[in-house]
Amino acid sequence: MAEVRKAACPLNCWDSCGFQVTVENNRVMKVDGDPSHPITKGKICGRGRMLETRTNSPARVLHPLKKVNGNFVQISWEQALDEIAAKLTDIKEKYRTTAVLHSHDYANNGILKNLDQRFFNCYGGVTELYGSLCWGAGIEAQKWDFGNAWSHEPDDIFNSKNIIIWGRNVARTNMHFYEKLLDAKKQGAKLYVIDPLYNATAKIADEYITVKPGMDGLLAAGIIKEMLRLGLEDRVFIEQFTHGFADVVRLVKSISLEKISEMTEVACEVMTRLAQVFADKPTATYMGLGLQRYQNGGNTIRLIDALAAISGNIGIAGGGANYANLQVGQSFAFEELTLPERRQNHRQFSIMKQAEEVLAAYAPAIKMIIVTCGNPLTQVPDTHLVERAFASTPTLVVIDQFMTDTAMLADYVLPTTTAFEEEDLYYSSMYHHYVNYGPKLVSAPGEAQPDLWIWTELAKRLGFGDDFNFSRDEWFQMALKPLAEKGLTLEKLKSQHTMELPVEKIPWHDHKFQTPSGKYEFTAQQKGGQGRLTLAVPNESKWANPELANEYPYQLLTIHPMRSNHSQNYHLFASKPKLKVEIAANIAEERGLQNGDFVKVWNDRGEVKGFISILAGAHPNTINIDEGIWREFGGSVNKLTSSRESDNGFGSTLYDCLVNLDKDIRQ
Ligand SMILES: Nc1nc2c(c(=O)[nH]1)N[C@H]1C(S)=C(S)[C@@H](COP(=O)(O)OP(=O)(O)OC[C@H]3O[C@@H](n4cnc5c(=O)[nH]c(N)nc54)[C@H](O)[C@@H]3O)O[C@H]1N2
Ligand SMILES: Nc1nc2c(c(=O)[nH]1)N[C@H]1C(S)=C(S)[C@@H](COP(=O)(O)OP(=O)(O)OC[C@H]3O[C@@H](n4cnc5c(=O)[nH]c(N)nc54)[C@H](O)[C@@H]3O)O[C@H]1N2
Ligand code: SF4
Ligand SMILES: [Mo]
Repeated sequence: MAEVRKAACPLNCWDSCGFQVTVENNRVMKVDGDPSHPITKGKICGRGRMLETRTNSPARVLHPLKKVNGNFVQISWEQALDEIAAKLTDIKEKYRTTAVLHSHDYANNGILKNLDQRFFNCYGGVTELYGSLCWGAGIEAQKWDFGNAWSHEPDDIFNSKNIIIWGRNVARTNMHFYEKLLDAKKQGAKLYVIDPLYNATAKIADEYITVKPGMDGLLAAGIIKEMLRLGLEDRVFIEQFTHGFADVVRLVKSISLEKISEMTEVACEVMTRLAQVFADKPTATYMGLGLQRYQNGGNTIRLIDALAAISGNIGIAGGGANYANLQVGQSFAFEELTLPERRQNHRQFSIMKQAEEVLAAYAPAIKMIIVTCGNPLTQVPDTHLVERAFASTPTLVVIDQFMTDTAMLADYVLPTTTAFEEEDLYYSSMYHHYVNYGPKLVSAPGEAQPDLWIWTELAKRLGFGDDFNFSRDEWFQMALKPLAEKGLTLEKLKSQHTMELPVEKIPWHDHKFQTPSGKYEFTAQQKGGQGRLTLAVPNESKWANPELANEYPYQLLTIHPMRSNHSQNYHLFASKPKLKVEIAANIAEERGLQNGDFVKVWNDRGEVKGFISILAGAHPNTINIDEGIWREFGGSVNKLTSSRESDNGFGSTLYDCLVNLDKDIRQ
């Protein structure tokens, strides 16, 4: 008989939805929203619904696989685990444990997914990745400015007079916030959207401001300049609670508004008007992650933060410089789970440059890569280099549910469970502050096993089985330890399915910042010359690199797909996906292109081919190709992107990418 069970979405997403899953005869039949979830209220997106298809797909990897003479053969778990454990022992004895690279991302928001780190720490410490392809530049930027990256609670939007959506594709990536924007508008709030693409959120805006990609920091500087000229700044906040304001004044005086207008491709009047909007408090700023995936990404977020601070919108209801909500994840005791003190060796590679680092590594060279919750062949920049690095490593182990482009390169593929096949707790440090409980609903097909089972079995073979000798409840309790005294217990969470975490609902309302000075820092005190705000532009732009811009006149964005979470859903669509090259109208005109034309998009790093779609309202000279596409559907757009790091070293520059395009007759 069919049964409806509460569960939770595991996907790396702003929304962290509550689910109602229909289960019959040990099979997931349907995934719906849980109407009782306080934020997501019964609505979910297609990616969530498609978790049913993911779980039941005949394409699932069902058994451990080993590549023998170029072909995958099925082997037993016993053999797979024994051989991988023997290799790990051998590497530890002959080289050092850091000859193993753990390449991962965050494809699953489960708390127990962090136990991979416990495994690697107990093994002795491996080469780990630092930084983030996703939001690294902005996180680091907010740490410099505020000391942390925290957001206002979702319903605080109803206190805002004005709402600025700055480079967040809300309707597509953050659907429950979109619902709130519609409600806030009904209650009289004015909505402004700043984005080079006229996306679905821009369509509901009171005013849409199109900007040259990567120039948002300059735009914020222009608005600050106008704010100061008009005397609209919040003097009390600036004088009492900030550090380094004189540097900002000097900076905005060093450039004319007309020059800013020329570079940002935003009219001077718009900046004047926005200065008035920011001063007409409370004005909330909601930044997205796309706008910081540039060489100057950290500086961009810092200038937008500065604008929110100068206008007095920090620490007030209805205000805020909302980017990420790290306080959600900071509520749990991860160190209890990961045991960092057990690590004896340690080496770090930048996540962006992991391929170069693998190829260049010595003392020790990389002998094994273990991939979890990630698909680097599709998602990491400069695909050709990633392929070379991963293919040249003596042993590549990929733990996944499907034969992704990365798995195809592996020496061992270990089949893992989907979220409905194991119990976990889910949260997202992006938006709301609720943690959800996800029970095990069905058994896994074939021999698929949870990641945790794989770590436990390997740990036994490597002599630290005791470190993994805990029940799921015991692991959960470790993670929830700091919350138990605040009333959030495992028992309650299991029975209520979702619980509110004790976080600051209006961050910085007490004006006590977590920076070295305790103030908001326009100039990051302890960062030397790097701590000062600048008027930096993207690396691949006509302002920084005119020759390159001459050869490659168009700016390529590679935003997140509507119907897939990154690379996770393309292979599950009912009809085979086609690679779509979305272009601004001026490009179509210049090149005589029409919808459906087959084109080649290229730069020095590679080329991608696909079908033209003319994008109404897109900023001139802008192209978009959605990310995540598998080789068999046209190939990863990361063949075109650069592995350079952002200004502060922690972020990617995926959208800082110039290309050219032409019609291609060979379809
Ligand atoms: N459907 C769907 N939803 C998702 C995901 C997914 O894969 N699919 N992924 C999830 C994850 S991991 C993340 S990180 C989030 C990301 O959520 P978002 O930040 O909303 O999305 P991105 O695709 O990273 O960023 C794209 C937005 O930034 C704009 N943009 C790009 N460059 C600039 C710029 O220079 N200036 C300005 N002002 N805007 C710019 C784009 O036009 C687009 O509107 O989404 C999450 N939600
Ligand atoms: N060009 C370009 N590239 C981008 C981006 C962009 O905007 N443009 N966005 C970047 C961003 S924001 C992000 S967050 C990254 C995301 O990059 P990834 O996290 O690497 O991408 P995903 O496709 O979400 O997931 C990777 C793999 O994890 C597997 N997986 C899912 N659940 C589990 C599990 O429980 N255990 C294990 N072992 N595996 C699991 C999936 O099957 C999938 O193959 O991509 C980045 N790459
Ligand atoms: S992917 Fe995001 S919006 Fe969609 S169901 Fe999951 S958490 Fe909700
Ligand atoms: Mo992301």
